[in-house]
Amino acid sequence: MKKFICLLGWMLTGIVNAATVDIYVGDNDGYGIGIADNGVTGAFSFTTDNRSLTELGATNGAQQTDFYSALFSPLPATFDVVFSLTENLVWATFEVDVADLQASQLGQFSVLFNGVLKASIFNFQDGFGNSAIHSFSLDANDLSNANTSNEFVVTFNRNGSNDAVAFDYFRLTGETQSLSVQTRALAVPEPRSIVLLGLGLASLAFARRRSQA
Ligand SMILES: [Ca+2]
Ligand SMILES: [Ca+2]
Ligand SMILES: [Ca+2]
Repeated sequence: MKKFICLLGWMLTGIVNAATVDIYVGDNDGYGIGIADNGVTGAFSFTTDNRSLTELGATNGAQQTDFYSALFSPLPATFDVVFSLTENLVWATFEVDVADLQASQLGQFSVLFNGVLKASIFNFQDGFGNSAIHSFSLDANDLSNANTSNEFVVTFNRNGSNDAVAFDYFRLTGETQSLSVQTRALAVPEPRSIVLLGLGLASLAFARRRSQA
């Protein structure tokens, strides 16, 4: 009997798919000249432009990497770093490799995550000639905004700061989860069970008729 009921139903199975995310905007090539991470860059000048042709032509923020000084003319004083997402992030970390950051001395850039100002998160005084990697965890609101728009966008704005800097790369690491729903029919009863069921129903009907007679 149980098998017969199952024939009428379908089973919905939810499968959670997890995947790691590691997206670069720009490349980790030591400002185009092989400077070690968290190392000494030496004195960049305003004529320093180590961008590859790909970086030069990019529109996702990579065009501002390996250039000194990003956020000063001829580069625009504000720009977006865009990470496209195909699945929902469950956690993520934004990382940036920057040189010559002197925020307390020369003023802070403003930094926005998907249009929301993250006040004073770039307040580092790494010093002229030094490069440093800084990481920022996305909070629940940041994750929600990124997942809603299918992209994580970081906006940098010079914000009146006189700080000349170079960016080596921008990076987003984290984990995504997606739910896939599978539909499948449950076990079809064997012909023998159908015959037995038929016999059972027939004898039940016969017994009922006899008791009524
Ligand atoms: Ca490069
Ligand atoms: Ca500087
Ligand atoms: Ca680079």
